[in-house]
Amino acid sequence: MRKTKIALITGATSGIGKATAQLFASHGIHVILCGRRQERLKELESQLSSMTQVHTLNFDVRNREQVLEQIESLPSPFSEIDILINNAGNAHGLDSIHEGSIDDWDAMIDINVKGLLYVSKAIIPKMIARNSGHIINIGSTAGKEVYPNGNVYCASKHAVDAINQGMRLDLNGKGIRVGAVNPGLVETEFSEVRFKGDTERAANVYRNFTPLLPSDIADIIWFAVTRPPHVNIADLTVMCLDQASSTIVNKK
Ligand code: NDP
Ligand code: 8X3
Repeated sequence: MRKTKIALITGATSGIGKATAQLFASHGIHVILCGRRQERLKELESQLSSMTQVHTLNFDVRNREQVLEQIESLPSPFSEIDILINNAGNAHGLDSIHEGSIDDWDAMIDINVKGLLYVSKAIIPKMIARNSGHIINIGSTAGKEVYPNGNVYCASKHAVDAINQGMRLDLNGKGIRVGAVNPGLVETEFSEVRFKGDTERAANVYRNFTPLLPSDIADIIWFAVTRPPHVNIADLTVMCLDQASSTIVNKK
């Protein structure tokens, strides 16, 4: 029986996904790194190749055909995915419901919700056939609580919460663990994307308190995937000490 596990991580070019890939690789997990920025994928591949086997897949999770083709085309050493980290996603904009951009709404629903579904659809049938697998969906505190101007991003993460629950119900009895990790504020490129490259506004989000780091979330994901096979961490919310809710942050 194959001993080394294979993990596919979406959004591995930055933030939480990158930190998870680095941690998994350091433990010898074979990793499939996914993202749109090819140069970052290659850079991370060369960084991790001394520790483990690495394969990269360059696709946009919004493109249903690309997602299915690329995952279907995985070479045999990588084709039996044991762990799926559904992480790719972002917020686009922070505007009231009447001022929000429809393009931003489309991006968040297409990436955070439909993209996660496309990737899952490409992988779950093979997990079912092997009666084995582990799926971690990266939700958010925004999937538990709606905050002002968070409207559609919060809706997309509430959808991830519902999909996580739905997956667990439908895959019960099929040997597949399903769980969500729901972080609060984590300092990544998230706010740069949300504020469309306004680095000053993005940096301000994480100023005057100590936010979570991507490695904090990677540690928690690693804890979840290394529990004994009968243990499934179904739903986990994590915030930094200074955060009490989406809107209450103890800034000095
Ligand atoms: P980053 O912006 O640092 O990373 C986002 C990752 O998602 C990148 O690797 C990016 O890769 C990938 N991605 C974005 N859009 C697409 C797309 N269309 N197709 C393929 N990949 C895509 O942010 P985080 O690490 O913070 O975000 C990771 C996840 O964590 C997201 O789901 C986010 O909602 C969630 N989260 C983040 C929190 C935070 O405070 N940072 C808190 C709670 C949850 P590329 O651009 O190369 O395609
Ligand atoms: C990211 C955390 O509070 O910016 O999901 O929405 S928050």
